[in-house]
Amino acid sequence: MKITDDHIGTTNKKLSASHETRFDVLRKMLTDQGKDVSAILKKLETFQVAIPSWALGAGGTRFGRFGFKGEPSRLEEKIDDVGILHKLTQMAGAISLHIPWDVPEDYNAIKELAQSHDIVFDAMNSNTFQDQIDAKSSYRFGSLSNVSKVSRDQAIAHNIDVINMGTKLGSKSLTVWLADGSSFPGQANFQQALQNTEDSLKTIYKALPDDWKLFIEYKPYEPNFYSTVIQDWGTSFMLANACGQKAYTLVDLGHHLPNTNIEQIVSTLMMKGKLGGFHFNDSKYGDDDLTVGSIKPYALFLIFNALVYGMENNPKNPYPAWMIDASHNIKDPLEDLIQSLEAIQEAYAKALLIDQKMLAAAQEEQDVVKCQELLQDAYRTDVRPLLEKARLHKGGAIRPIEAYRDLKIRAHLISERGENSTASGL
Ligand SMILES: [Mn+2]
Repeated sequence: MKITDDHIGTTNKKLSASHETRFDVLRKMLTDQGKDVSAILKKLETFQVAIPSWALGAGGTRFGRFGFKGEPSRLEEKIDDVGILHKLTQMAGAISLHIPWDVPEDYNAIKELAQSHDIVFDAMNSNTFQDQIDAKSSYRFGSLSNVSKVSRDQAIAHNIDVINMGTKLGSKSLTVWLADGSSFPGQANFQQALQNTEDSLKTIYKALPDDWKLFIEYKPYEPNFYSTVIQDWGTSFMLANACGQKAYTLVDLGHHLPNTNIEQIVSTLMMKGKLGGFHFNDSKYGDDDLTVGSIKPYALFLIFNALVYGMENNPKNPYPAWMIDASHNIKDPLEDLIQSLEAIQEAYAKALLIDQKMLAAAQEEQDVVKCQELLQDAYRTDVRPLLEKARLHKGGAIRPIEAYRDLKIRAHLISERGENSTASGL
């Protein structure tokens, strides 16, 4: 199903008057506070977040998976789904592919399809956390860190294949997430595992085109429960430095132990010019992969405050690659992704409201109360009319979830794809 401008126009019509009223009130209030509303709108309009191909179907847990009707079963259908999200929200103009789940059969056809939806190819993701059917060597005991050179070489070759596929699609980055680690003390030699990983990453890095970036993701535990080879941002940062200028750390919000101060990690990495990528999700306990902003919206806002500061003050840090990395077990994946996109944009908009000059002055004066007031004033502002206006300017839906339901998009997808389609790779 392809959503047209007419579809959007019809669903926007009934919401338009109320939107204008609320936007005018907010614009006046922000303008009175000395804020440049059109500059904020411009930033919101250009902000794009990539959708990973694996988030478009139902995920699962190790206890089971409940499929979702009308799931995209082919790469073409996944791109169509991102097209729907982008048309409604105007902020999902990129898809992130996972290899081998999304190997294109016809590269040109895939590129044309993406172009027709105004979608580009974000980071390519390699997969060395499961064995493929025809694999010569197993990753049971790790991939880039494995004590077996045969397994390491196979994992290196796979990553280089992924780079080559991405080059054909116009992608500019490779994300490496390793499941490598150990589940029992004594199982692995920490130093040897880290050295093997560094050497393997350096070999992959050598195959990286000049205009590409390598993103190194970290995670403290799972699937291994005693140690993970790249367990924290410091290890990722160290490996990125060992590889070179084109290698960066990738922060995934779910890949931290509870209560970790992620905004401080973001600040440190940006100060050092090494925050390359960002994966959004939310969690209560661990890597729960829940809808962005559903559990800790204030933490997300504080993270965005650090990101906004870094984007303005750390020119050495590249513009980060934004992506949602979530899993949907009970909600319609497309509705869940719309909620995540809105939560991200909302946190960004609120962070843009913080008066950085006044905050710096209050910090200088050691006025702790004023500092908190400045942050919370921004956080307590209902910025949703700004988000609506940014979407409207670009031809999107005033309220994407409502539009999605009005247009009965899931019912259309089910009639096109059937009730039992399964997203490939899941
Ligand atoms: Mn991730």
